[in-house]
Amino acid sequence: MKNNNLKLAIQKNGRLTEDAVNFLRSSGLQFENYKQKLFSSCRNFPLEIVYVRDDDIPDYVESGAVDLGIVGQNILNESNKDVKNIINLNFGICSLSIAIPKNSNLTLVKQLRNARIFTSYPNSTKEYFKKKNVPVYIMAVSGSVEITPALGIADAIVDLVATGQTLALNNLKVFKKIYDSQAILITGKQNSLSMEKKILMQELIKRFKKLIA
Ligand code: PRT
Ligand code: ZN
Repeated sequence: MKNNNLKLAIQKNGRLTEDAVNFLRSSGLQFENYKQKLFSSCRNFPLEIVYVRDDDIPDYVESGAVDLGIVGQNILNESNKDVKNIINLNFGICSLSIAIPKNSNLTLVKQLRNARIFTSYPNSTKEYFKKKNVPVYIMAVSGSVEITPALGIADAIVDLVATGQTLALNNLKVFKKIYDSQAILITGKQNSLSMEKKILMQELIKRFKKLIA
Protein backbone atom coordinates (compact mmCIF):
# COMPACT_ATOMS: atom_id res chain seq x y z
CA MET A 1 0.00 0.00 0.00
CA LYS A 2 1.40 3.41 -0.94
CA ASN A 3 1.31 5.66 2.09
CA ASN A 4 0.77 8.95 0.32
CA ASN A 5 -2.21 7.58 -1.60
CA LEU A 6 -5.75 8.28 -0.39
CA LYS A 7 -7.42 5.38 1.40
CA LEU A 8 -11.08 4.47 1.15
CA ALA A 9 -12.58 1.67 3.27
CA ILE A 10 -15.50 -0.47 2.13
CA GLN A 11 -17.15 -3.56 3.60
CA LYS A 12 -15.08 -6.66 2.92
CA ASN A 13 -17.81 -9.23 2.59
CA GLY A 14 -21.45 -8.36 3.05
CA ARG A 15 -24.54 -6.68 1.72
CA LEU A 16 -22.79 -3.42 0.77
CA THR A 17 -19.71 -4.96 -0.86
CA GLU A 18 -20.95 -5.56 -4.39
CA ASP A 19 -22.82 -2.24 -4.65
CA ALA A 20 -19.82 -0.34 -3.27
CA VAL A 21 -17.43 -2.00 -5.74
CA ASN A 22 -19.85 -1.31 -8.62
CA PHE A 23 -20.23 2.29 -7.50
CA LEU A 24 -16.46 2.85 -7.43
CA ARG A 25 -16.00 1.17 -10.83
CA SER A 26 -18.86 3.22 -12.32
CA SER A 27 -17.07 6.36 -11.22
CA GLY A 28 -14.21 5.31 -13.49
CA LEU A 29 -11.84 3.85 -10.88
CA GLN A 30 -10.00 0.78 -12.12
CA PHE A 31 -8.91 -1.89 -9.67
CA GLU A 32 -8.53 -5.63 -9.72
CA ASN A 33 -10.61 -8.39 -8.18
CA TYR A 34 -11.13 -7.60 -4.54
CA LYS A 35 -12.24 -10.99 -3.27
CA GLN A 36 -9.01 -12.47 -1.95
CA LYS A 37 -7.34 -9.23 -0.90
CA LEU A 38 -7.37 -6.87 2.06
CA PHE A 39 -6.76 -3.88 -0.17
CA SER A 40 -6.49 -3.00 -3.88
CA SER A 41 -4.56 -0.18 -5.48
CA CYS A 42 -6.38 1.76 -8.19
CA ARG A 43 -4.59 1.71 -11.50
CA ASN A 44 -5.77 5.15 -12.63
CA PHE A 45 -6.02 7.16 -9.39
CA PRO A 46 -3.73 7.44 -6.33
CA LEU A 47 -6.21 5.52 -4.17
CA GLU A 48 -6.09 2.36 -2.07
CA ILE A 49 -9.37 0.55 -1.45
CA VAL A 50 -9.29 -1.17 1.94
CA TYR A 51 -11.65 -4.06 2.81
CA VAL A 52 -12.81 -4.27 6.45
CA ARG A 53 -15.79 -5.18 8.67
CA ASP A 54 -18.48 -2.54 8.25
CA ASP A 55 -18.63 -1.86 12.01
CA ASP A 56 -14.99 -0.76 12.01
CA ILE A 57 -15.31 1.78 9.20
CA PRO A 58 -16.47 4.83 11.26
CA ASP A 59 -13.59 4.24 13.69
CA TYR A 60 -10.96 4.01 10.95
CA VAL A 61 -12.32 7.17 9.33
CA GLU A 62 -12.52 9.09 12.61
CA SER A 63 -8.97 8.17 13.58
CA GLY A 64 -7.59 9.01 10.13
CA ALA A 65 -6.41 5.44 9.47
CA VAL A 66 -8.37 5.83 6.22
CA ASP A 67 -9.51 9.06 4.55
CA LEU A 68 -12.94 7.96 3.33
CA GLY A 69 -15.40 5.15 3.95
CA ILE A 70 -18.60 3.69 2.57
CA VAL A 71 -20.90 2.48 5.33
CA GLY A 72 -24.58 2.21 6.27
CA GLN A 73 -26.01 5.34 7.90
CA ASN A 74 -27.31 2.91 10.57
CA ILE A 75 -23.77 1.99 11.66
CA LEU A 76 -22.91 5.66 11.98
CA ASN A 77 -26.07 6.50 13.95
CA GLU A 78 -25.33 3.65 16.33
CA SER A 79 -21.63 4.39 16.83
CA ASN A 80 -21.77 8.17 17.24
CA LYS A 81 -18.36 8.82 15.70
CA ASP A 82 -17.12 12.24 14.74
CA VAL A 83 -17.28 11.84 10.95
CA LYS A 84 -19.08 13.67 8.14
CA ASN A 85 -21.67 12.30 5.71
CA ILE A 86 -20.51 13.59 2.32
CA ILE A 87 -22.94 11.85 -0.09
CA ASN A 88 -25.97 9.58 0.13
CA LEU A 89 -25.18 6.73 -2.26
CA ASN A 90 -28.70 5.37 -2.97
CA PHE A 91 -27.95 1.73 -2.18
CA GLY A 92 -28.14 -0.41 0.93
CA ILE A 93 -31.57 1.08 1.54
CA CYS A 94 -33.34 -0.13 4.68
CA SER A 95 -34.86 1.18 7.87
CA LEU A 96 -34.28 0.57 11.55
CA SER A 97 -37.70 -0.39 12.84
CA ILE A 98 -39.51 -1.71 15.88
CA ALA A 99 -41.24 -5.01 15.11
CA ILE A 100 -43.86 -6.84 17.16
CA PRO A 101 -45.68 -10.19 16.82
CA LYS A 102 -48.03 -10.28 13.82
CA ASN A 103 -51.04 -10.95 16.01
CA SER A 104 -50.35 -8.04 18.36
CA ASN A 105 -52.86 -5.17 18.32
CA LEU A 106 -50.61 -2.48 19.81
CA THR A 107 -50.95 0.89 18.12
CA LEU A 108 -49.10 3.41 20.32
CA VAL A 109 -45.43 3.51 21.27
CA LYS A 110 -46.39 4.20 24.88
CA GLN A 111 -48.04 0.76 24.99
CA LEU A 112 -44.50 -0.64 24.98
CA ARG A 113 -43.93 0.76 28.51
CA ASN A 114 -41.71 -1.73 30.40
CA ALA A 115 -41.49 -4.02 27.33
CA ARG A 116 -38.47 -6.26 26.81
CA ILE A 117 -36.81 -5.22 23.57
CA PHE A 118 -34.02 -7.17 21.89
CA THR A 119 -31.78 -5.47 19.34
CA SER A 120 -28.31 -5.18 17.84
CA TYR A 121 -28.83 -1.40 17.90
CA PRO A 122 -29.02 -0.62 21.65
CA ASN A 123 -27.92 3.03 21.34
CA SER A 124 -30.40 3.94 18.60
CA THR A 125 -33.13 2.08 20.52
CA LYS A 126 -32.30 3.75 23.83
CA GLU A 127 -32.31 7.19 22.22
CA TYR A 128 -35.65 6.58 20.49
CA PHE A 129 -37.49 5.45 23.64
CA LYS A 130 -35.89 8.20 25.70
CA LYS A 131 -37.21 10.81 23.26
CA LYS A 132 -40.65 9.22 23.44
CA ASN A 133 -40.39 9.16 27.23
CA VAL A 134 -41.32 5.46 27.36
CA PRO A 135 -39.22 3.31 29.73
CA VAL A 136 -38.31 -0.10 28.26
CA TYR A 137 -35.83 -2.90 28.99
CA ILE A 138 -33.27 -3.05 26.18
CA MET A 139 -31.25 -6.22 25.65
CA ALA A 140 -28.37 -6.19 23.17
CA VAL A 141 -27.70 -9.29 21.03
CA SER A 142 -25.32 -9.54 18.09
CA GLY A 143 -27.56 -11.37 15.62
CA SER A 144 -30.71 -13.43 14.91
CA VAL A 145 -32.75 -10.86 16.79
CA GLU A 146 -35.93 -12.00 14.99
CA ILE A 147 -35.99 -15.26 16.93
CA THR A 148 -36.25 -13.66 20.39
CA PRO A 149 -40.05 -13.04 20.42
CA ALA A 150 -40.66 -16.71 19.52
CA LEU A 151 -38.35 -17.72 22.38
CA GLY A 152 -40.61 -15.80 24.73
CA ILE A 153 -37.83 -13.49 25.89
CA ALA A 154 -38.78 -10.37 23.88
CA ASP A 155 -42.00 -8.38 23.54
CA ALA A 156 -40.59 -6.47 20.57
CA ILE A 157 -37.39 -6.18 18.57
CA VAL A 158 -35.55 -3.35 16.86
CA ASP A 159 -33.81 -4.39 13.66
CA LEU A 160 -33.02 -3.39 10.08
CA VAL A 161 -35.82 -4.10 7.62
CA ALA A 162 -35.54 -4.03 3.84
CA THR A 163 -38.24 -6.14 2.13
CA GLY A 164 -39.92 -7.23 5.37
CA GLN A 165 -39.57 -10.90 4.38
CA THR A 166 -37.51 -11.86 7.41
CA LEU A 167 -40.08 -10.36 9.75
CA ALA A 168 -42.94 -12.14 7.97
CA LEU A 169 -41.09 -15.47 8.12
CA ASN A 170 -40.81 -15.03 11.88
CA ASN A 171 -44.45 -13.99 12.39
CA LEU A 172 -43.49 -10.38 13.09
CA LYS A 173 -44.59 -7.06 11.59
CA VAL A 174 -43.27 -3.50 11.57
CA PHE A 175 -44.72 -1.43 14.41
CA LYS A 176 -42.85 1.90 14.07
CA LYS A 177 -39.91 3.13 12.03
CA ILE A 178 -37.02 4.62 14.01
CA TYR A 179 -35.02 5.91 11.02
CA ASP A 180 -34.30 5.35 7.34
CA SER A 181 -30.85 4.26 6.28
CA GLN A 182 -28.74 3.90 3.16
CA ALA A 183 -25.07 3.61 2.27
CA ILE A 184 -23.18 6.89 2.65
CA LEU A 185 -19.71 8.21 1.90
CA ILE A 186 -18.01 9.52 5.03
CA THR A 187 -14.82 11.46 5.79
CA GLY A 188 -13.06 12.49 8.97
CA LYS A 189 -11.82 15.88 10.12
CA GLN A 190 -9.06 16.08 7.48
CA ASN A 191 -7.04 18.48 9.69
CA SER A 192 -3.82 16.55 9.29
CA LEU A 193 -4.22 15.89 5.56
CA SER A 194 -1.55 17.31 3.24
CA MET A 195 -2.69 19.89 0.69
CA GLU A 196 -1.99 17.35 -2.05
CA LYS A 197 -4.30 14.80 -0.45
CA LYS A 198 -6.98 17.39 0.15
CA ILE A 199 -6.98 18.24 -3.55
CA LEU A 200 -7.16 14.56 -4.51
CA MET A 201 -10.01 14.05 -2.07
CA GLN A 202 -11.98 16.95 -3.59
CA GLU A 203 -11.41 15.53 -7.06
CA LEU A 204 -12.68 12.11 -6.00
CA ILE A 205 -15.72 13.49 -4.19
CA LYS A 206 -16.58 15.60 -7.26
CA ARG A 207 -16.47 12.47 -9.38
CA PHE A 208 -18.73 10.58 -6.97
CA LYS A 209 -21.23 13.46 -6.76
CA LYS A 210 -21.39 13.63 -10.55
CA LEU A 211 -22.18 9.92 -10.71
CA ILE A 212 -24.98 10.23 -8.14
CA ALA A 213 -26.53 13.31 -9.79
O1 PRT B 1 -19.30 -8.77 8.47
P1 PRT B 1 -19.76 -7.36 8.63
O2 PRT B 1 -19.77 -6.89 10.07
O3 PRT B 1 -19.01 -6.43 7.71
O4 PRT B 1 -21.27 -7.34 8.08
P2 PRT B 1 -22.67 -7.35 8.85
O5 PRT B 1 -23.15 -8.76 8.91
O6 PRT B 1 -22.61 -6.54 10.10
O7 PRT B 1 -23.60 -6.49 7.85
P3 PRT B 1 -24.44 -6.91 6.57
O8 PRT B 1 -23.55 -7.31 5.45
O9 PRT B 1 -25.56 -7.82 6.92
O10 PRT B 1 -25.10 -5.49 6.26
C1 PRT B 1 -24.31 -4.39 5.89
C2 PRT B 1 -25.20 -3.17 5.77
O11 PRT B 1 -26.20 -3.37 4.77
C3 PRT B 1 -26.03 -2.81 7.01
O12 PRT B 1 -25.27 -2.14 8.00
C4 PRT B 1 -27.09 -1.90 6.39
O13 PRT B 1 -26.57 -0.59 6.23
C5 PRT B 1 -27.29 -2.50 5.00
N1 PRT B 1 -28.55 -3.26 4.86
C6 PRT B 1 -29.51 -3.01 3.93
C7 PRT B 1 -28.97 -4.30 5.59
C8 PRT B 1 -30.22 -4.70 5.10
N2 PRT B 1 -30.52 -3.88 4.05
C9 PRT B 1 -30.90 -5.83 5.69
N3 PRT B 1 -31.99 -6.17 5.24
N4 PRT B 1 -28.39 -4.98 6.63
C10 PRT B 1 -29.03 -6.01 7.17
N5 PRT B 1 -30.25 -6.47 6.75
C11 PRT B 1 -30.79 -7.69 7.44
C12 PRT B 1 -31.62 -7.36 8.69
O14 PRT B 1 -30.76 -7.24 9.82
C13 PRT B 1 -32.55 -8.56 8.78
O15 PRT B 1 -31.91 -9.67 9.38
O16 PRT B 1 -31.65 -8.41 6.60
C14 PRT B 1 -32.77 -8.89 7.32
C15 PRT B 1 -34.02 -8.18 6.87
O17 PRT B 1 -34.10 -8.10 5.47
P4 PRT B 1 -35.52 -8.21 4.78
O18 PRT B 1 -35.27 -7.92 3.32
O19 PRT B 1 -36.02 -9.61 4.98
O20 PRT B 1 -36.45 -7.19 5.40
ZN1 ZN C 1 -21.11 -5.59 10.88
